[in-house]
Amino acid sequence: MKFYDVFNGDADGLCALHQLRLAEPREAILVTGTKRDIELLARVEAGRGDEITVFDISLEVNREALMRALDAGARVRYFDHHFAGTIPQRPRFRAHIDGSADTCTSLIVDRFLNGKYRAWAVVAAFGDNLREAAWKAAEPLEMNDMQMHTLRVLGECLNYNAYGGSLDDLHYQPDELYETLRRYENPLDFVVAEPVYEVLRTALSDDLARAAELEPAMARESVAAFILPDAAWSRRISGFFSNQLTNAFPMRAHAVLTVRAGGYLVSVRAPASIPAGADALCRQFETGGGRSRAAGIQLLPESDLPRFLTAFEKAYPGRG
Ligand SMILES: [Mn+2]
Repeated sequence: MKFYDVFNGDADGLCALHQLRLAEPREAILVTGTKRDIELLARVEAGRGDEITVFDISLEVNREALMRALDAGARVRYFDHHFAGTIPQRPRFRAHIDGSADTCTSLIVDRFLNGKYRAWAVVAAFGDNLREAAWKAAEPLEMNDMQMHTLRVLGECLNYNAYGGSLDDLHYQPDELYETLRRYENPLDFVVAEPVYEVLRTALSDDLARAAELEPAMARESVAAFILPDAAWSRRISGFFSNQLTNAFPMRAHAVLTVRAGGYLVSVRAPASIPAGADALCRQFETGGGRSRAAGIQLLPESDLPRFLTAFEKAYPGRG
């Protein structure tokens, strides 16, 4: 009998796994990747009696692999907040899935554990840029401003670390990061005892300084688009940069495009004031998908750039 823990390598995936394993300690084979490596379940060759726990990757995207694992006789537990489609009803399958815009996988695990390791869920909510949800979840912890600041920055740093075109772009491999943080019941202890926080904070601010120098490719009252060059720092900072724009200009939708072979990797954030429509926009393109608040296109062919910018403006026309 084998155990597998399958998790998205971002703050939410890490903190979801960490909370559950603090409550239910278990040595498992770790299966993870960059933030965008979401077809993780296909990497598991499960058999009868094996147990798989999945965190923070879309069920819809992993459906085939999930059904195969269940058919092979494995037991699967699934925690997630991405688009799931129809949730299978099977005897060895338990789903904890909530696609609400104001939750994340770590908050779902937190609910399952009755808030036992709440501070890690707060870190993850900040990482997923769910600031309101993070503050609300933190209320019973009675943290001071400095502590809240630390949890927020930690969440942002862990989230930032998962962004990259491949694992080579990342400062820390997500499975190694988990091995480091799993020793800490309290994220504030982790921050003090391990160099990870300072290393990532410095790296993030270096990458962000480069992005901040870019002029927007398009800027209107209701939309703005930025194009980042084909470089490791671009791939690392694109997510944080998008979140920062969204927080700074809550009435505006943002698209951050990163140059890649054949075109662009596109990340779209709906305006914070009306968090909707990002998925509908991205699904107009072949490799697009995501959630209403944040969505993306894996590969926008270079020739489709004008079509994308037009559709983007049309999706968020503003008041004018
Ligand atoms: Mn998440």
